[in-house]
Amino acid sequence: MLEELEALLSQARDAIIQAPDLSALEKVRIRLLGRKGELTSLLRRMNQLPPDQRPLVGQRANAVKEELEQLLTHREDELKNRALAARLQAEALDVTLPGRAFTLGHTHPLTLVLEEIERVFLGLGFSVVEGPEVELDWYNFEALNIPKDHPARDMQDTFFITEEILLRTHTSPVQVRVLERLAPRLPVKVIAPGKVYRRDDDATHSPMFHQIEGLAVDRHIRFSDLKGILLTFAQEIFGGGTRLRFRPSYFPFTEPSAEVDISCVICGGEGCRVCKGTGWLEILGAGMVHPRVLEVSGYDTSTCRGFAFGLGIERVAMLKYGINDLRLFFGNDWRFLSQF
Ligand code: 2NL
Repeated sequence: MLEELEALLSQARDAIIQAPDLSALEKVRIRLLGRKGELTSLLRRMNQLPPDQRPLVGQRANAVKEELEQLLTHREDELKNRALAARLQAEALDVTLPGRAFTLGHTHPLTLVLEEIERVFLGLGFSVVEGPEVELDWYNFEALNIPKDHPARDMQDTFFITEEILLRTHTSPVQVRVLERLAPRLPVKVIAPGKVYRRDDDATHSPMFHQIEGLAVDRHIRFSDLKGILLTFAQEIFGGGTRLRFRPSYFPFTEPSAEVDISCVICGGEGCRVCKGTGWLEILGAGMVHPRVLEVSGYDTSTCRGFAFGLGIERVAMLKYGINDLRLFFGNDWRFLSQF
């Protein structure tokens, strides 16, 4: 029986060492140590031995069992480690791989100019107000002294949603709403930036563009206040040497009205291609608020007056950055946008 034990041990050693994976090893374990396993059945036959041989064989059998268990555990660890190593290699993540770079956005040049203009007027004590782009005919035209049959409506044709609802053609209606809300309180000092719409579409006109309008109403507002505010604005935006020129003009909602030019940002007034040799660039419209506009909104024109002005943000951005085509603002071309 001892020889049988030794044969079993040496055969079992080979089987354990050669088991290729964990499930094969488990089969080997059951074949050797299971309830009907080789060692188990050999031990059962111990009672056939003469009693004096039993302790010796019993001792050896226990030692063999112990060794087999050790070999099995050792092989199991080995196979587990190998499986883990293989899995780690297969699922390896290279954490040193650089991430995918993403492109940073740029502030749109119109936003840049808008924020710069807002900063100047905030510094002069104005508040920024906004209002609806879909507007009532009343706020866009009627309250601004532009009745239905007024010729000024021709130049400001727009997109009508109904007879009385339209896309605003300027940001003036925002200021009318402010006047209506605040009346009769003084002073009023606001700027109203935003998108406006007109029935225009060519190289120099877009059906949607941006405006900023300003309005100041108080007891003693004079035309010279308007000149001072606009001069400060022009010098902040276009440089300290900038000069202004006021030419008489007409708007239904101001009286008197003026077109305001700045000295050419390119030639400084000498005359060049950009200013068409005149030395001046038309930049905004302005005037003293028409008393009818103030009265319609609830102000008493015997005790207050106001100035107002309006300018196109695209035009300011084009002059400031030397952009020659309005459509670049709306083309979403990365090569253009990334320059700002
Ligand atoms: C231009 C001219 C202007 C105004 C806008 C205004 C607003 C109220 C009352 C009176 Cl509530 N006026 N705004 C005044 C004069 C000119 O804009 O050429 N804009 C691009």
